[in-house]
Amino acid sequence: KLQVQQHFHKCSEFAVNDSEVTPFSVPGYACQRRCTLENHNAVLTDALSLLAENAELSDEDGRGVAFRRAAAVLKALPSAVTNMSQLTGLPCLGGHSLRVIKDILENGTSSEVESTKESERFKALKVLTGIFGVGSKTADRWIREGIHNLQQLRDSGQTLNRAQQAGLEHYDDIKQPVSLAEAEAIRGIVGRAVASVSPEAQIVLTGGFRRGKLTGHDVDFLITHPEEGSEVGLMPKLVSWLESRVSFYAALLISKQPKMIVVMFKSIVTFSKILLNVISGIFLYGQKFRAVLEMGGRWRAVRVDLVVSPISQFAFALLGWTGSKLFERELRRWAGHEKGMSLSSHALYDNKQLSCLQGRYIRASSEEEIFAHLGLEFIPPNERNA
Ligand code: DCT
Ligand code: MG
Repeated sequence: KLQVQQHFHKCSEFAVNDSEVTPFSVPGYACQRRCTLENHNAVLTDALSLLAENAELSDEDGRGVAFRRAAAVLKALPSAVTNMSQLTGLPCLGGHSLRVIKDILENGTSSEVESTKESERFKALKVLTGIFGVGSKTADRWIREGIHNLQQLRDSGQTLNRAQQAGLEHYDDIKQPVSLAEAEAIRGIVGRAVASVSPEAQIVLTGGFRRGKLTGHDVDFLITHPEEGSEVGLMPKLVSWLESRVSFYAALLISKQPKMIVVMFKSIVTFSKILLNVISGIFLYGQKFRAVLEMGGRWRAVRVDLVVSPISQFAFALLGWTGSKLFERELRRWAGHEKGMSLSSHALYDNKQLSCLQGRYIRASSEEEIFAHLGLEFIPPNERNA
């Protein structure tokens, strides 16, 4: 209650014209809101997202989440904000976010956003973390050593791991968004690879593309097998199948244009997380062979995430890998704070069964069941774009 009062107080400080404006209203958690890709407040949400990104790159995750939550509230509004008083009573809008919004509504831009965008540190962090395999801690260390761009990194003689070397080599390709057509083409290839190592296995495109996005920074796949246990060992087999196609024709695709695109995996760079069940790699998509180029083929590097899940965990993995990142974070926050449960991309666990000093795992075979267990209205993937 105190928080709500403070919030009303904060909003009224900024109110430009209190009369005749109906405030918007949205629920407090992003996982309670339907948010399509249609965004009536892109200027405001881009500004807040940039501040979130800057905070995240500076290892200030708390501030980052606060800006992400504020942006998500604005994304969910049915029309453009024109007046600060429309924001009265909305959740997740802290003083800092409100100042940024007010600045933009009054002046067209936010001085803080503009100066962040122009700051040498932010620019360097963006360039360096844009390299596959480089996180904010590594980038920060390099910046302190005077490395601000790719050329300085190349000249520095820093030791790079295998992923980072590939990231640097394919930097320009990786920076280019992946189109839905490319994602579907890669699905065809990975699907073929999956079918040849395990004919019954199934593959689903997850991440942003499942939410209806037309581009992404990578392509996310979730793979499972209808028989529990048969997914064990699938990832190493899949990776060696793909790797064995070095300089080898893998798939032939006819695109909508009268142009033929030949696709191959020239190489794959992998590093493993969670017992080889999650792999992030760079796939070289298309190829350089002269014959292909003569046919109008082309190639590029694309980031691909492969996830293998046992069928018993599939619904949790599907929900967890569909995103958006904030939607997932809010689902977990809802589960913990409102329901006394722990949600992950493997399971849902009820912490409240304390009588036997032990909680219990809750089974689910579909996303709908998980929402129901969490006491939430089902939100389809295309409305999870928080
Ligand atoms: N994910 C998550 N928490 C993270 C990272 C990822 O919950 N810290 C989940 C949600 C989205 C999914 O994994 C895939 O991650 P990304 O590819 O980073 O997200 P995306 O929505 O697919 O974004 P893009 O379209 O740019 O690839
Ligand atoms: Mg993705």
